[in-house]
This record gives sequence, C-alpha cells and structure tokens, in this order.
Amino acid sequence: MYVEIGKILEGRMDGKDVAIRGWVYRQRTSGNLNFLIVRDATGRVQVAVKKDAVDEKAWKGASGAYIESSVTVKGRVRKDERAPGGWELQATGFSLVSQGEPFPIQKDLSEEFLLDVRHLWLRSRKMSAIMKARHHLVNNLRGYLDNEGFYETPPPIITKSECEGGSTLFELEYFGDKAYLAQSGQLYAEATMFGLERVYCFAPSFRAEKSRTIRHLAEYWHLEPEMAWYDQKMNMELQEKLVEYTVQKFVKEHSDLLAEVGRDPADLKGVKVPFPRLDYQDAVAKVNELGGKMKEGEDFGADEEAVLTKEYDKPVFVHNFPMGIKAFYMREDPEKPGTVLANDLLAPHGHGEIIGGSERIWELDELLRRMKGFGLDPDGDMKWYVDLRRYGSVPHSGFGMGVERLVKWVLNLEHIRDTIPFPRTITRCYP
Ligand code: NSS
Repeated sequence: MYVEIGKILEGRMDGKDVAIRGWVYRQRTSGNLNFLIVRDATGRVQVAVKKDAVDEKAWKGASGAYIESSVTVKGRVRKDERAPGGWELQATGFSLVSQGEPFPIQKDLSEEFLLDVRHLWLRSRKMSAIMKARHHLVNNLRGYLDNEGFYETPPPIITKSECEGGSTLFELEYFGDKAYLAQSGQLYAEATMFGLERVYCFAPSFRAEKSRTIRHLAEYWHLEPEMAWYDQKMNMELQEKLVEYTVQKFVKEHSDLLAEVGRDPADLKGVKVPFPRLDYQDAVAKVNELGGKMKEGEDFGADEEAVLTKEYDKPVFVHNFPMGIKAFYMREDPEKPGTVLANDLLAPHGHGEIIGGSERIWELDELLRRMKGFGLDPDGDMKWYVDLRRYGSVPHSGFGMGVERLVKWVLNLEHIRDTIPFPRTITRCYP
C-alpha cells in the first residue's frame, strides 16, 4: 500500500515503514548517498538513498533519476529538521517507474518558453497550487448556489444567437450554415429559468478579443446565475454574498495555498458584505477626481478601474450605466431613464471586472423596441428569445462571473493566463 506524501508531512507516519510513489523534484548525489525530493499531488518529501541500504539496481536508479522521472520508494519515516517539510524517508527500496529523458524545464526560463511547455509546467509547485485553489473556489461557488436552491443547466456552446455584440464573436461553419461559439450562456439560462426559477450555467465562453491584455482570454469559464422574480437590488445582494462566501470559506480552509502563491490571507479579510455601490455618474466623477480623464458616456478601462478601486479592500459595484454602452437585454431604470439596471463588480487593486449583471427586459414591447435600436431582428435567429416574453414572462435578473478573473484576484496573480491550465489568447492556441 502506498501512502500519500501529505500524510508523512502531517507527522502521521513517524517511525513507520511506508511506500510512496511520485515524481523526482530534485536529485543530488554525494558519495555513497543520494538525496532526492519526491513529490506527489499532496506534497514533497526528502528521500535519502544510502548505497549500502539498497540493492544495486535501486542505487543505480536513484543515481540516474532525472527531474520528473517517476519513481516508487520504500523506506522508514524519520523526523529531520534539516529536510524541507521536516521529514525524511530513509530508503530500503527505490525503483524507477519511468526514467524518461532530461526534463526541459530548468531554472530561469522565459515566460514564453514556459507557455510553450505548458503541458509540463503544469507540474510545477506554482501551477499545482493555483489549480488546487481554482478547484476549491469553483466548488465554493457551486456550493453556495446549491444551498440557495439553484439548479445547474448547461447551455449550448454552438449558437446562432449573439449575446454581447458582434465584435468579439468567433464564427464557425455549421454544416454549410453560419454559427458562433457562445459568448455567454445567459440567453439560454433565461429559458431554463422559467421551469426551475433559479438556475445557473457553468461553461466556457468565447470572445475573439483582439487586444493583448493581462485579463482577457479568448476562452474562459463563465458562471451565470439567472433568477426569476429577482430585481436588480436582489441581484447585487446575491453577487456580493456569493463572493463573500466563496472567498472567506477559501481563506479559512486553504490558507496554505495562498501562502504557496505568496498571497497574504489578511489581504482578503475585508471581503465582507456590503460592498460599496457607486452610481455610474459618481464613479466617473470619482475617477476624474483621482486624476483620471473620463467623459460621461464612456465605459471604464483597466486604468480607470484601478483608480476607482484603489481605496477599497473589497470589490466595488458600479451600477446604472448609460443605456448606450451596455447590452440590448438590460432593463431601463424607470427611476433613472436613459440608464440601465445593470452593474459591474470590480475587484480591488486593479484586477478589474469580475462580474457583469443586470435586470433583464421582461416585457415584450420594451424588448422589441430595444432590439430594433440595436439592429437585431426579433423574427430571426433570436426569435426564440423574444418568445420567452410572450408566454408568462416575469421580472428576472442574472449575472456572469469570469472564474479566471476571480482566481486572478483572489490569488493576486499578475496574468490571467496562469489561472487556467491551457490558456487561449490572441497569440496562443498551443499546447
Ligand atoms: O460580458 S460580460 O460582462 N457579461 C455577460 O456576458 C453577461 N451575458 C453575463 C450574464 O449576465 N449572464 O461578461 C461577464 C464576465 C465579466 O465580468 C468578466 O468577469 C468575464 O465575464 N469576462 C472575461 N473573462 C476572461 N476573458 C475575457 N475575455 C472575458 N470577457 C468577460
């Protein structure tokens, strides 16, 4: 029976004879002693292989192991303050499962090279920690929604309906016809909502983003709740509670992963409801007050978002955008005509928008008027969406969260590409 290295590091195997299996993280020979660090998914432990304690084949194996050779080791667990993690395995047996070839990733390699060998770089400490963190954050998001009575309904990925405007659509040939990769599952979540009331989609969204930035991917994972009977106020309350729960549960249970990526858990202490709410106009004024140069009617760029969130240690809502700069499906605010009942949620410290949400237009006439204004044909490929307003329509709201944006912010990562195993950007589709 093999034990996980994490169990050894927890001190539960002191003095015991165990077997482990994993990959060589480091190897160094000095005379009649081989020191290796072996890793598995749960941790890293020092292995000491003494020439006279193992047979010849084992000694040769330990001496010839490369970084990332796969191995099994038998031995006795012993406390050793000098060993990384405080424990050492004194080998009585060692075997190479696959010696392989010299590992191409050594020290001080360029970012570009690491992206070229992404399939191998994913084994690194940093990437493993990020992937674990991502997993837990996603679990927390799902867990919260599950507790609130949401059902997950999958959206189609291939679609003929545009949701967020034509400029970032990936077009594809669909059996001789034209179709797109989905920019959002929202319109379909609105459909499944009528049966189940509280639903969410969790699927990849595709954006042909023409610019190179540190927070745009061409393919990202999109969590999109849609709620019947919710107005915009309830919508924003759900967003902030979801973010608070997800972040605080993660900090409480996985501060080790934060430490691994160099993020101080104290930085996230302030992520508690309520989040500040800034009306669009006030937000523009504030940006200008703090040295920005924004005109009424413009949307916030990365620089403006950074300025706006500077003084907060929690995400900030901006709401009531001018109708002209937002999507066709957002309901006009009857109390503030010319603006829509929509919000962005901006993460602090320049990490940017993590959520976009709105109350949807739910009455047929208003939707028809707005679609016309946007040049969308209500009898064309979106007829089905218009239909939803024909049969028992109800007020409803929803939002979309880019999971990679959330991970980037929570872990304070430089670039969004490190939040996903195989990033797709304007310059990269390999590996
Ligand atoms: O375009 S959004 O602001 N809104 C929608 O797509 C709505 N249809 C969502 C909804 O109401 N169901 O995108 C939502 C979020 C945004 O706040 C970001 O967090 C993320 O999706 N997003 C991205 N993440 C990574 N890369 C790119 N290119 C990207 N674009 C949006």
